[in-house]
Amino acid sequence: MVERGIVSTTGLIAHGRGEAFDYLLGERTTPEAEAAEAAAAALLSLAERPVITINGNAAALAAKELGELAKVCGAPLEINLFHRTDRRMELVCDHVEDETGLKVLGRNQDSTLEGIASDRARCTSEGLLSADVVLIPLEDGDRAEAMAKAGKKVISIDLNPLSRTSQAAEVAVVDELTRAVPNITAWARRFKDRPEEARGVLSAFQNRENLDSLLRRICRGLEELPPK
Ligand code: PTJ
Repeated sequence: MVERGIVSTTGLIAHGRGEAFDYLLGERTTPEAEAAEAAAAALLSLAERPVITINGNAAALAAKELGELAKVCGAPLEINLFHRTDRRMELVCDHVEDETGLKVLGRNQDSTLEGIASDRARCTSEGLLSADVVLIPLEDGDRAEAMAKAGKKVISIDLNPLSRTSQAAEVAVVDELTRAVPNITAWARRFKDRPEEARGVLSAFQNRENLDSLLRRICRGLEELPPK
């Protein structure tokens, strides 16, 4: 995917960061991640204008799965690139459209997110700018904070519980993307005609406590390593 130009070279470094945290978390969906995935699905199901953003890494790892989630939630997919070039934009849009059969937003970025300099602020008025809930897999911290500041309810998928993205999110899913997305989709299917249940799940979910519990889980895991 790097050779094809879909993933940026920096994307490989981001991927490595994710893998390191995945080892620390036992390479599985923890109970905390499961709770966050249910809350994420609840938030998406109850949203009026949900949007799912996709960058190069997310497109390479889980375009199909994100397309399934988009169909279940009625959320458009919007391509937003950190390392933006016109060529990469076309490549990622084409790849996601081929994989999902959906028409994506992003080719016509007619708006900007406030509080961010440069190309990274670009977005569409039809999608991201008017969204009430945004799912942001593997997003950079500046953009996550800008979306939260703009009043959007942010759902992150990021294996690093300490990242500014996870910290800015209303629901921080700390799990590997390809495990997280199908699980969120399964919950979203369940909530489709159960809005009361979705509201209950959402009001019981405590993001801060969930993140604290994940950090304790990582520390416990390290302390319990067998002595050499
Ligand atoms: O395609 P572009 O140009 O939009 O660039 C995308 C990247 C990912 C390079 C860009 O957004 C970036 O630099 O992101 P960051 O700030 O490195 O954040 C990515 C986060 O995703 C990091 O905290 C990683 O730990 C996490 N991550 C990496 N791989 C996975 C992951 N989280 C879940 N699943 C993964 N597979």
